[in-house]
Amino acid sequence: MTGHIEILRRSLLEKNDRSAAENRALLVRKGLAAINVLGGAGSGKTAILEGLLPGLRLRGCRPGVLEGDLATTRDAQRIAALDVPVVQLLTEGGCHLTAELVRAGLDRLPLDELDVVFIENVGNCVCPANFDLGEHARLVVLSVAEGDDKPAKYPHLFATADAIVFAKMDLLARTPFNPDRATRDIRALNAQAPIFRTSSDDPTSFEPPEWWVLDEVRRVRAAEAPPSMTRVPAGTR
Ligand SMILES: Nc1nc2c(ncn2[C@@H]2O[C@H](COP(=O)(O)OP(=O)(O)OP(=O)(O)O)[C@@H](O)[C@H]2O)c(=O)[nH]1
Ligand SMILES: [Mg+2]
Repeated sequence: MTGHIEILRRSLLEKNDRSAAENRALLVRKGLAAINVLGGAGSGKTAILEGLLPGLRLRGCRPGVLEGDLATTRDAQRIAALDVPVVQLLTEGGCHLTAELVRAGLDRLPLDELDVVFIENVGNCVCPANFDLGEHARLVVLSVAEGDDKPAKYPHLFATADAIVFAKMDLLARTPFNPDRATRDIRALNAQAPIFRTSSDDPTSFEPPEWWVLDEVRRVRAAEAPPSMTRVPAGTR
């Protein structure tokens, strides 16, 4: 009985991985970078997109967004208000996006008019980290209100990040969050990912992550981007 269950789980991941590889091939063919934005519910993922998108456009980079949620089009409405192409992906209860759903979203975006696609995953520190969507990089959001113990408690999310944002830094004085402690725990899992700090009331705080996004776009264009899932330590998926 146990073996049977294991076979089903494997085939689910294998099917997803095949779709993810197809997504990645499509994106590379179109010269597009895709960034999977992950983090807990309410950590500030959409707020970070709202902070990044205007600056990227000023620098000549054309973004599109796939918004993942269980229900409602509220996040998509926030992105559409910035006049950025967006498709809302509803999982209808599912706790993570799948590569297949992302493919359906990509088919509805004007890919030939874009340079980068952000995929905001469902707010959740566990399930989304296990599913490759075909992205080139993962941006993980940790708000100071969530606590500095989250990297140690949700290691897979932080181990597979290509960049990390400490969000809601304006609230730092009101929380016990210790950025040094969070950074130390992240470095035990992930030696390389840059760590940015943002506050939605400080537009300049989004400039460093903007430059990181622009570098990712250049890397994909130069076909140098290693698929982020190849960095997942063996046996953790
Ligand atoms: N003080 C402060 N509040 C913020 C900041 N960023 C986001 N918020 C607030 O935090 C709440 C959640 O922000 P969202 O951007 O919706 O978070 P999210 O991660 O996209 O949420 P889900 O998509 O529901 O998982 C909202 O009320 C935001 O206004 C920030 O930098 N500072
Ligand atoms: Mg959101």
